[in-house]
Amino acid sequence: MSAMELWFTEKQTDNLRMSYRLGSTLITERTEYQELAVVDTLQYGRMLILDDFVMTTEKDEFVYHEMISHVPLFTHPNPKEVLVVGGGDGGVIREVLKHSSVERAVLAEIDPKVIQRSREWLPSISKALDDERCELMVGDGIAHVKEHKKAYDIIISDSTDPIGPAVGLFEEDFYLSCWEALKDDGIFVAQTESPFLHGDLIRQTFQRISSVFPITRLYLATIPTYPGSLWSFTIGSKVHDPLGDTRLPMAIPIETKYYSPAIHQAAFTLPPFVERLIRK
Ligand code: SPD
Repeated sequence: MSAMELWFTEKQTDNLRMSYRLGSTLITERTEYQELAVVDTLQYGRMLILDDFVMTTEKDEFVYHEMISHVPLFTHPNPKEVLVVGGGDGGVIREVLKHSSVERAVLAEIDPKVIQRSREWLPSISKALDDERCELMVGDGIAHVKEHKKAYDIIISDSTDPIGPAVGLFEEDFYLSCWEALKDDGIFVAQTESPFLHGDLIRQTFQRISSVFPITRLYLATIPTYPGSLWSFTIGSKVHDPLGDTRLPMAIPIETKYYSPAIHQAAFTLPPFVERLIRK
């Protein structure tokens, strides 16, 4: 008799589902905020799932975490103080702390169980959470941003999808608070979903960020376990242009698997159907 097959299916849209065959389920629980699961997929390794949506996997997490971190950090000439909103799995913190200029990286995560379970089950992603430059703030990231003025060089919004508690991270009020929480040459970046499935959201978010920040740019990366695979990030910057006055060297002093100076430049080259989403 053949072994029973276990599958997790993510409902990506009403008309699209993606299924992953599982080796085992490591934990499922209801936290104060959401349904949390860590499963072992046969294709992508361990996977963190929140409210039935894939958040990250061991095998492809590096693309997302490197691109949301190194594009703004290599654009800023001297990033010292960094805030990560969401991202309790620690993947963004791991990348941010590869930069020797960073003195302090604050993680504002509302759900302590995401941090705890990532530490237990996803050590390759969460390993930098114990770095002495990392400060954990368990609580509301939106409130944290509102309470700080001119405090950060970089703010990274590593949100879940724009449903439930993450909706506020896609609103203009949040982008205004980020502007105020950033220093005079600060940079904000957010994950902004897939142009294949969330074009309206990308258009709206780009408009909202550009109504606050004078330099707003969209860039792309391919993330196989995210719906639509082609994923977008939107940068809002006060002074430094991620495509212009960067200090991008030919080689970078950190080890990466996806990000490179050439990828940095290339990521801003948009196919016409994406360019049209953000055209005024
Ligand atoms: N559709 C999934 C979007 C999730 C974006 N954030 C993931 C958090 C990983 N640190």
